Amino acid sequence: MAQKDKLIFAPTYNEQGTIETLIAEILSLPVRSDLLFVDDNSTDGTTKYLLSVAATEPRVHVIVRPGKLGVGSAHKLAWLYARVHGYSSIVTLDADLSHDPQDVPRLFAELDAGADVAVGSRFCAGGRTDYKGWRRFLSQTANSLARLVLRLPVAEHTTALRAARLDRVPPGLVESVNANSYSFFMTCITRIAREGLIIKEIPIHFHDRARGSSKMPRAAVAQAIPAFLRLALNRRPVKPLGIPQGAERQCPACGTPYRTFVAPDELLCLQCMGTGLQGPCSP
Ligand SMILES: Nc1nc2c(ncn2[C@@H]2O[C@H](COP(=O)(O)OP(=O)(O)O)[C@@H](O)[C@H]2O)c(=O)[nH]1
Ligand SMILES: [Mg+2]
Repeated sequence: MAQKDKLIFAPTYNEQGTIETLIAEILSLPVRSDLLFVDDNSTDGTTKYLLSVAATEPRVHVIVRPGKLGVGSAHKLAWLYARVHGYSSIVTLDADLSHDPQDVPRLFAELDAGADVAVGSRFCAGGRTDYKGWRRFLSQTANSLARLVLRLPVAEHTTALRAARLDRVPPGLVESVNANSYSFFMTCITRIAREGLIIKEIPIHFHDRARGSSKMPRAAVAQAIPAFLRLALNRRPVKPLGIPQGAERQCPACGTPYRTFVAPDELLCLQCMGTGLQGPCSP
């Protein structure tokens, strides 16, 4: 497989108000990279726009899933995609311009300078967030609690703005995170830190979204509590499970091109995981 270089990934669900600017800004960055979007069949025209860009811009790739399957499962699919296509590094960010695309080169630069993973942080020295009210309280409380209990070498646990060297993060470590919604981010960084990987934080200014609305369901907070407790109670590093090979990349149940481990020996495609289907996919 030909080695590819950098991949930038954003999950999308109804981001019509920002998607055009986001793509234009990323394509004009001084670092050359491919772009991947995992779109969950947006209802506001985002899907159509993404597909029209991908038809003319070879650096832009789009995977459209049949419905809203969760931000965490979209990230896992992006990691699998990056591995399967042989990219050497990945940057992930939100599509609502809360994360400034201009921070992406700084994240890649941290990888070049020796980090295995780089995190765009609101909570390290110099970081800022525009959140106010409930969202500010929620993100500050979640991150303070995580810092107190999990004792990872980071101040920011819940962001999607991250970069990673794919040769340094063991295959399957992220792809098998058992969370399809927002708790994915905390579980993912905990696994990475417990693996002993070098994590660098760069301070960022996090903007509140200017357009569209948050897709974070209220249930996400409740769903995050058991995930947090599991991380607090079981501090052993996770045994990376590898990634599916060859034919296992094709889900025979629904035709999805990628499957991932949810437990040792148990494979599910990301769509079936997202729809809560029980048991492994079988032909
Ligand atoms: N593909 C996909 N993307 C999602 C889903 N939920 C949220 N997103 C995207 O994930 C990013 C973060 O979501 P957002 O609503 O901004 O969450 P918030 O910043 O926590 O309020 C945005 O780019 C969303 O479009 C989902 O179920 N599927
Ligand atoms: Mg947002």
